[in-house]
Amino acid sequence: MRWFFVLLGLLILFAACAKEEKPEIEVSGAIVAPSPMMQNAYSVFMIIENKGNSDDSLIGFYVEGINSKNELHDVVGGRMVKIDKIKIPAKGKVELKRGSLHLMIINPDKKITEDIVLVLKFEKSGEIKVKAKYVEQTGKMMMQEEEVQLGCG
Ligand SMILES: [Cu+2]
Repeated sequence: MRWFFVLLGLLILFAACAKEEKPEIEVSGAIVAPSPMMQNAYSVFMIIENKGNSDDSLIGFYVEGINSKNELHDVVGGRMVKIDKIKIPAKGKVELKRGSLHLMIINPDKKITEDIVLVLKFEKSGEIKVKAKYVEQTGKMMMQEEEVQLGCG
């Protein structure tokens, strides 16, 4: 009988572990480029994937070795708006791109002319370090000129 309870206990423990829900964030294709619309500002684009079974949100970020004002932006009606978080749904993928969601580095204490290291802050996953490749211009690489909405990024 004792073994039965030991076994039962193990089963319950196992079930509890298996049910644990957590996000699993993966970032790819991060780039940083001078903003065509804002003086002394840079836009950051990337793809954030959540392979886990729980939602997570990007709530902030900073750049290693650089002091700047850092904001999360969306584009609404062709204008950039500051937002508090970017939700990354479970088993989902969010693309930060020109004319849409992006990160904004404003008034950095030094000019960005090469690759940078970003520390992204997620609600549940905590801090994740990502290297962003510096590019002069993203317009011609990412989409055709007429699709680029002015006033964004
Ligand atoms: Cu912006």
